[in-house]
Amino acid sequence: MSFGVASTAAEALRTQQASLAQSLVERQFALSPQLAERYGAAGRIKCLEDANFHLSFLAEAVDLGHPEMFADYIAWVKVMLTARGIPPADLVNYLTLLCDVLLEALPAEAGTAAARVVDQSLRELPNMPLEVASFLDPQAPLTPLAHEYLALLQRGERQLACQRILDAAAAGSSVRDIYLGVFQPTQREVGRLWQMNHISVAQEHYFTATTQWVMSRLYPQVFTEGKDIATLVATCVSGNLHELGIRMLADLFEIRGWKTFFLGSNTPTAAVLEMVAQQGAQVLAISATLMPQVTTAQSLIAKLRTDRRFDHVRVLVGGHPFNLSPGLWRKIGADGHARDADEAIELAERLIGVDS
Ligand code: B12
Repeated sequence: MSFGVASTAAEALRTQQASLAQSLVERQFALSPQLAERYGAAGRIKCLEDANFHLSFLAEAVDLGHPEMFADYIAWVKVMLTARGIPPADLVNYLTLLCDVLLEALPAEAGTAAARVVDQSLRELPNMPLEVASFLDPQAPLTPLAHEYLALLQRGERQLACQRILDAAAAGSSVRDIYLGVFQPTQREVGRLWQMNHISVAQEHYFTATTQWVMSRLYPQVFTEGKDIATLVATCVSGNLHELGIRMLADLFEIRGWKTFFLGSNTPTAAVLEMVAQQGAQVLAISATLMPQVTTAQSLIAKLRTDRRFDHVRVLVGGHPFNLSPGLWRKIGADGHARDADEAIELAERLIGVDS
């Protein structure tokens, strides 16, 4: 697919998203009248929301020329639906319907380009797994603690769960080890449990809120004297509510001896740039979790690059879409990508020429 066709197709998908979603749901309900009987008007609204969500992921994969991003998303949908009693055959029918709608409603070349990306996922769908394996690695040294932490939270024992972590820190586990060996895998495990319908949204919120709270209790070890290596601004892109990963990253830079400015979730582009300028940061770390957030990161980087005040600033990106598609970071104009906080520190220091 040529670059021009891809961006025209993505633009058409975005401008026509609402009407495409509407047509898709109308056909879905026309083909399966039992849907209206079973789920009523509320079900129709939910289907419309879902259709808009699917189309936003599709537009991103088409725009960036990474069809595997949409396939990864469909693999996620397959697990979600299976866990809620909806068989993969229904997803096959749905995606086939989506191809028809795209070919009919979009301008010819754009429709073909978008349908091709959907078709690739359709072909891969039979080999996509029905379940996701646990994120708790049996070989990792802190996995027993991770299991215990999660089990205590599942029983509603917040205080005990926190105490186990504080005890491990007192016994010599570093903040880095606890972040990357306990919180990162348990947070991902919590996501998996939600995806597989084993825990509720409320439980996921409770686990995350607890983890944020224990992280704060570890701060005496994070905030120490002598922050003179360099300055980092770390943030989620506008629209991204997942702040734990980038917060861990900022904390580990802080421990390493950087001066850090962690801005949290959903930060508007202009505010990020203002902070980078005010603090004279050498490195900007941007986090995107859902695929439609990648082009938001891209436009943030593009804005930064047009301003001479930021000529010296190096930009790192991270989060699931970048971990999935190697080379995506380069395509959106970043200076580098790292899979986790450890790798990020090494890379940032190499990029700005700090001797380690
Ligand atoms: C907690 C959580 C939430 C919370 C976040 C609260 C908070 N204060 O952060 C809330 C409830 C807000 C939320 C909302 C949603 N979520 Co959510 N969420 C999660 C969950 C369970 C944990 C996230 C987390 O803390 N991960 C742990 C951290 C440590 O990992 P990390 O983010 O990958 O970060 C590491 C690296 O990636 C890297 N890194 C990250 N950023 C950067 C940046 C740079 C520069 C670098 C170098 C490296 C780097 O370093 C980090 C540390 O090592 C994940 C599951 C998962 N797999 O992560 C789902 C998950 C990400 N969410 C998901 C979904 C679907 C959603 C919603 C759409 C749900 C909905 N219907 O509303 C919304 C979207 C919100 C939005 N607009 O962003 C899906 C995404 C699926 C997909 N295909 O994209 C996941 C995977 C759950 C699942 N298994 O289904 N979520």
